[in-house]
Amino acid sequence: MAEKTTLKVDGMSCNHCKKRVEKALQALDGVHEAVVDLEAGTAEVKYDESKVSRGALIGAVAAAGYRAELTPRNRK
Ligand SMILES: [Cu+2]
Repeated sequence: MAEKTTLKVDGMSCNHCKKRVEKALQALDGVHEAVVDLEAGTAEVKYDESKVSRGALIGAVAAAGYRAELTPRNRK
């Protein structure tokens, strides 16, 4: 099943950052789409929850050099 979540991403300052984060997320198996809103400091991710966890999404962003966390409404 496709799931959609919004991550809060800290440390992005320009389009280069935006691309890096989007690429890092899209590189994960199971991620269908990742769209960063630079001004809001968020990443909207559509993914297959049977293939990739939210923790893995956050880990991929961290590996790219940024800090990600779940937005409050997505925290379960
Ligand atoms: Cu940048």
